[in-house]
Amino acid sequence: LLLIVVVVVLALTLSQKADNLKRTFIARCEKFQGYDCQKIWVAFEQAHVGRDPCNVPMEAYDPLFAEAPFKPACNRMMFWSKTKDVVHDFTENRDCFLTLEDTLLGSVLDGLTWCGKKGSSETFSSGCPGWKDCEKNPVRSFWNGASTAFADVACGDVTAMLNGSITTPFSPTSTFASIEVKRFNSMRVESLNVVLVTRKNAVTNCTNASLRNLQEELDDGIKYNCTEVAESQVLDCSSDPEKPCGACW
Ligand code: AVW
Repeated sequence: LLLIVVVVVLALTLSQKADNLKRTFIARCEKFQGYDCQKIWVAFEQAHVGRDPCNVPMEAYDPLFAEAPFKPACNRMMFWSKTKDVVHDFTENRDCFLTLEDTLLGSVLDGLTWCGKKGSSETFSSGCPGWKDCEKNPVRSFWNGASTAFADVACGDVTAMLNGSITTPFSPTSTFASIEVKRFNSMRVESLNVVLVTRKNAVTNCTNASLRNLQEELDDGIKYNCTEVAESQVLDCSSDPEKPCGACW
């Protein structure tokens, strides 16, 4: 009897987890006006439900991206690499910059894990492959697809917050390097402005070798700038959302 109770409780917690995922998805989605969140959930589900969780291609999310497209936000688009916390603390309370995670789909799925299973019509939120377990897992394919679509609509002056505390702020294996920079189109993008976030004992400055690679990767015609900014200065701006963005660096 005890065994049956344990199994039932376990089954309930597992299935509840997927319900939690849907609740979180819908609740986060409803913070945005003018979207049909149930329809967006259905488009999200069809990408992974019933599939081998290591064989979900990026293209599986095209219907989802069609349902809630990334809109161009010229001069306000903020890319980042290895600065997840500092960049989002900064963009959270101000409108001058927009990261992928501030868009509807980016904010809805940020930090979540999900997958389907062959022969099942359910969405699972545990027992899913990790980022590196297999290339075509649903989470990684979503972020690769979203990064592609977000970078495709980049326009005007684009900003990227990179990490000056590491020796390779522009890492070839990062999403920023391997996907986003490659999508910047000189017909739409005027300039790329790197904000290199540094600490007291900074190991890197704007003359860093990886940043030279970044300049070479850029389409001809896209201007390049790099500014070293102390992390404390970015944090000061995060805690004072009234301070104009132009005064932050
Ligand atoms: P990142 P990116 N295991 O700081 O340039 C689990 O390197 O790649 O910046 N999760 C991982 C792993 C991993 N091995 N590698 C990456 N991630 C996830 C979208 C994790 O959530 C935006 F538009 C980590 O915090 C940025 O411009 C996140 O990927 C750009 O792509 C970022 O890794 C940032 O991607």
